[in-house]
Amino acid sequence: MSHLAVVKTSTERYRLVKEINGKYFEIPGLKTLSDALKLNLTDLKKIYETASTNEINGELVAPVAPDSEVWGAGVTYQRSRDARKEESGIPDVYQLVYEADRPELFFKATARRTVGHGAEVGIREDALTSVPEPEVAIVINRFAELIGMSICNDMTSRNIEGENPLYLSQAKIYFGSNSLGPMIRPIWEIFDHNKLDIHAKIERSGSIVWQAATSLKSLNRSFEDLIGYLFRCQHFPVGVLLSTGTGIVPPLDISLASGDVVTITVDQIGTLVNKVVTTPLDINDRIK
Ligand code: DO4
Ligand code: MG
Repeated sequence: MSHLAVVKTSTERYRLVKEINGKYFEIPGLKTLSDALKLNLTDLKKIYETASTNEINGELVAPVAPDSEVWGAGVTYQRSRDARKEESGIPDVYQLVYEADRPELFFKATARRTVGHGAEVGIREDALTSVPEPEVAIVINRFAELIGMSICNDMTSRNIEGENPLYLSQAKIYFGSNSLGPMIRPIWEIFDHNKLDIHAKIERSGSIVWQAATSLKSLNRSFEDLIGYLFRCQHFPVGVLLSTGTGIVPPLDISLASGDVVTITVDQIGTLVNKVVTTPLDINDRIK
């Protein structure tokens, strides 16, 4: 088993490597994920499978390049539709988008706004209720080909989105709102990639306060359909990562709190773990 991974080395912030058994190796000619996503699938596979013995030392970070974009798809599972209808003052929009040909697609994060496995995710200080959204992320090259899969936690300020769907960006794009990782499993190594199981849990002071599971079998859209719409009237010169929506939403009485730990596991892909902290209103003043 191997993965495409991104590590921080003493000289490079986003170095692309091939991970095998916890060791990282150079991929000849490819320095960043963007280099890889400029290639077509056949060429990438050929280079990836060229054995390199050059080991690279570094710390695992989110699998992105400095110029990567992360997008999200929404209301792609019945559970997401139902949870949003329950919490929203304007429930019809979720029913309509669930049934429409055109999916909901939204811009989620840049590399700078994305954290990886083991890092902290944020809940907005001005949100009353916040939830993790455990999702499969698909990695797409500039030619709209699916090259790999990863895990995304599309953190969401639930009551802010519930108050008005036009607040979606504020509910979903803030400091610490996107986690991705731990790595990318190449698509040619995944068996039955449309049928993977997804498990998630929230732990508080060592006890599980919520856990649930779903399967990609319950995804109401095909990856091809989502990719097709994402690439309409749109160009991704260095590829794109698309989080495919959540099929797991906690009940209304569960909200994340600072100190919680969110764990998301997807079969054959890995486990993404993040501790939750509060993103203060004045975060801008605190960052130097
Ligand atoms: O409609 C709002 C966003 C939906 C979403 O992020 C999801 O279903 O995962
Ligand atoms: Mg989501």
